[in-house]
Amino acid sequence: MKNDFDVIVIGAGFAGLYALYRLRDVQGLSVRVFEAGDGVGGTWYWNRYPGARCDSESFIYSYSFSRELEQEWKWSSKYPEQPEILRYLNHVADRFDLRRDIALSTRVVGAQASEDGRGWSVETSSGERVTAQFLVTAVGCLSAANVPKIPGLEKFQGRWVHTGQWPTEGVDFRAKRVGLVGTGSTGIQATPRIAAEASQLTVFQRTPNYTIPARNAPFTAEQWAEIQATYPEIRKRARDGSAGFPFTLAGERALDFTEEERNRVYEALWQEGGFKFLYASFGDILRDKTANETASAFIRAKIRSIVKNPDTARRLTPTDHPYGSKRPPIDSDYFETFNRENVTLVDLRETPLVGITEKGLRTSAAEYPVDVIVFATGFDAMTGALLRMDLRGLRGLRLADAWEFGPRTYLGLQTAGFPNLFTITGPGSPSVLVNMPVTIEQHVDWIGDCIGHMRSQGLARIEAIPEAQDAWVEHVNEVARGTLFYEAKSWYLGCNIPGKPEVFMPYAGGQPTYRKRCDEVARAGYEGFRLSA
Ligand code: N01
Repeated sequence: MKNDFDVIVIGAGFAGLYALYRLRDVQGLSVRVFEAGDGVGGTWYWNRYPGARCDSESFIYSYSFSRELEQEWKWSSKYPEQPEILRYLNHVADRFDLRRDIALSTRVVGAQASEDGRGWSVETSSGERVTAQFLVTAVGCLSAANVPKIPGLEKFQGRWVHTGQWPTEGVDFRAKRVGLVGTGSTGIQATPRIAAEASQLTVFQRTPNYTIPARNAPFTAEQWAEIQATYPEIRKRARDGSAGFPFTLAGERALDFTEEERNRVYEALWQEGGFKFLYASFGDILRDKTANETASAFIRAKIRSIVKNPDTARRLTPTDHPYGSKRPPIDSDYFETFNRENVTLVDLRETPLVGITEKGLRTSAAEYPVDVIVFATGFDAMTGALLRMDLRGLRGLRLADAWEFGPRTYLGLQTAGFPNLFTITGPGSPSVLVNMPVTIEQHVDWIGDCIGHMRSQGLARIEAIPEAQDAWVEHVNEVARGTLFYEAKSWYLGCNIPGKPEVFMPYAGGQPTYRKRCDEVARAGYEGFRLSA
């Protein structure tokens, strides 16, 4: 039977847009993209909350596949805000004429593998059924919003919003009392901006967080000229960097340096700002607890020096997990904001949130009347967006059942029992531990090459072999056990979602190691996958 398309891609964010270009324009395949939003952009379409900006420098948080695109697009600053990134993705969609193959406002609600495993039938929210030989998910790792089930929310008379589903028209905070729940990357970006607009901001914090100043600034003409002239070199270094950044470490092991030398390094990186603090300091910060403590202690001292009220400073100071064991945020005046008269911090460890009333939030100690509640409470990360679609593999096997005890994949690219289904930045791949565009391009290129190989060899079906998958899952766990990632209750481990299996989901072995492994697998005739005609 003839399929409607060669490939169906789910999602039109960074991953889906590139997948469409690569598969359609480079490989000549027929491709259909389904996107739930009424515009392209994925994460950058949905996350319009005040203060949303990228945490990786613009010139590496962008596509590298087109030299022309790279040269014609000029980023305004180191860390542009969400509207600029969304403009970039819209420019990409127009420049490569991608829109004609994207169905917007169309959510994929289910997909079923064909009996012979050589294709997929996809059902959309508009009731349409479409078939393709391959199904590629580009649904993002952080796209299924988590609104915690706090009793009484339905009674609240004010307005509530989740940062990951921000209204297109924005939210007017002027003369409003605002309660913000959550102090992850999002809450930390939003806090200073909401505080500057609202009459009163109360931040409800469950876990204090380490954050590094962004020190955002517009590019000067000279800086931009230098970036444009050295783009190929920057891109190469980002691809070769363990976390997809073009940085050089100050040293492999923190403890090989004296305290004075270490603090000089930390101070210079603190002044420079951004992810360099983690990725250009010492190579063992995410592996060795004693090494990590030198960085953690440095940040704690900074918090105490910035926040004037000693009680607030103490509450804002993380002591229960090492720096970097939760995804480290980057901020613009976060700690400084707690020196404002109109900002209050509520420590939910001292006085837990017990419910929401008609008027506001209630902790075990008090009621906080507010006009708006902002949930910066994150996402059902890595698996949420995949599992909420009803994906069914061979013999009706539900992905939710295959992953009952946590996600199981081979290379993060495929799951046994789900032939011809590829997951871009799926669990078991470096994904969220790496600068996303770098890891997305690697996955899309690998998937494109794989499909190209199959076509050239007259092969129609590819499926991960269960034993190869088991070995990969074990390897992912083993690598994670050599890190400090188990030292925190994080979304990396699924801890933020009640009832979710606690499994470390991304691959922590670094982008270059992973890329090499994927390339070796391909060269060995797609070792670990079963291919057939
Ligand atoms: O979500 P989070 P996020 N009651 O899960 C708290 C990426 N990102 O949206 O730590 C009270 O990190 C929760 O508390 P705890 C980035 O990868 C990227 O901030 O679980 N509090 C935590 O404080 C990031 O890591 C960028 O104890 C509750 C917060 O809510 C990821 O997205 C910008 C609660 C959630 O933090 C997610 O970040 C922003 C409850 N029931 C985000 N439930 C850029 O690079 C949760 N919390 C641009």
